[in-house]
Amino acid sequence: MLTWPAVPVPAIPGRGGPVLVRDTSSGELTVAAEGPVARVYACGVTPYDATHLGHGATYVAFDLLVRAWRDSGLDVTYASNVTDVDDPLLERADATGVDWRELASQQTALFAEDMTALGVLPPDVYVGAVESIPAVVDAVELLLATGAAYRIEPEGDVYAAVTLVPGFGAVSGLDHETRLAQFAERGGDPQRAGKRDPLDALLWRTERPGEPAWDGRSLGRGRPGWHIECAVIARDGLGTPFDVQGGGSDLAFPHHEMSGAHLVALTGDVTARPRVHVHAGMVGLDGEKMSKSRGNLVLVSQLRADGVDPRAIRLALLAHHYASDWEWTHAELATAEARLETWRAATSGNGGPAAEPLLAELRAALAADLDAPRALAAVDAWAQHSLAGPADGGSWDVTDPATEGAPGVVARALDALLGIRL
Ligand code: 5CA
Ligand code: ZN
Repeated sequence: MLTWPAVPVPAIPGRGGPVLVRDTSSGELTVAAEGPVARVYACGVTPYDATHLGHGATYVAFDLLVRAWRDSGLDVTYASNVTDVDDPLLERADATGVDWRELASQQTALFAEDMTALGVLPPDVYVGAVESIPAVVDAVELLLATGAAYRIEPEGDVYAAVTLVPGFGAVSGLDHETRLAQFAERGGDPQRAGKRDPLDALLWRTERPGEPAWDGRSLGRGRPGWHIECAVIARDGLGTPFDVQGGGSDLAFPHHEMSGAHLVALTGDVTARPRVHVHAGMVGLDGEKMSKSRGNLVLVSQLRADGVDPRAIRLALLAHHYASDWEWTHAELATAEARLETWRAATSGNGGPAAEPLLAELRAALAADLDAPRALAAVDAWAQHSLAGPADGGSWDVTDPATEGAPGVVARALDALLGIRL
């Protein structure tokens, strides 16, 4: 699958230290990647509706991780997918009378435009669910052969016996009742007759009238389940175990629990799960999680069409710590626009407060669980100081060559580390 254009990342002086993130499984702050390589898989979109600010916030969060890793000298590979065939997409296509392929390709293109506008670095590995089908068929055949999966007749659908996989449950750490409830809510089918355990996950759904289907060799024609798609794309794109599995908190269970279990079953290695799970909080609107299925959306593309500067959208997202749940209000944008204006003015002069202390604080903030609000506060303080000028009693002097270029260095740092190109 084609990604969006590469985003240039300017060089800045110095280098960041190890990046700590909060691991969902342990609840602890953990070094996100030991290096020298760093591998992250951030689950991609299901392209049946346009990118809303919740998606935007989640992708900006993992973009910060990639930027902080790169700044610390790691060799980063970022992998993602596009769930371009799945129930919600087929249902929306049906309901609106649009061909599902058309819907998926339009929305995938719009997502790429939105990511470009938001300054999100494109994935190095980017694979669609449809493209992954031959590899998924291989994987499902392997799981059947090893007894980790079974068929339900007469349809011949294939399910993974996920609850028997060593370590099942450790990613999300939920009790059984909550697992069942979330499984039912989030695309699972606990009631399906013939399953050995209600939580067993669909791997291959054989062809049904009116549904798209592909050659599944020994599995028969059909289409892939959701969790195996990400397990296979991540395994093939990154190898196992990779460093960080990312997504919104609604993916911890069942999606990441299941895909992690599939990785263990596929490799026969209990250490094949991603080392760290990082989950972004849910962005809400009007008291509810913003979601394509509820329709309570603020779309990145709509804001862009209304003439909002995409950098202000990104700044509004960065004003909230990625891990917290928060509510979007229109006032967020006004605050971000004012901040952008201040930063632009503060970096447009020749001299300014020294850049190095700010760079150190930006790096420290990102290294401490991607604390973007702390980074923004540090830039605000630098900008106020810069705008007040040396007469303020500050530590800089426009004639001092050490600080003459500070605004330029700061501008490049905001671009490299925060993805805000002034
Ligand atoms: N295609 C699957 C993942 S393989 C999927 O969940 N797609 S999605 O389009 O529904 O969501 C894409 C990403 O945005 C996921 O990481 C999801 O957790 C995140 N996301 C969805 N809604 C919100 C929200 N309201 N706030 C924050 N993140 C969200
Ligand atoms: Zn996924």
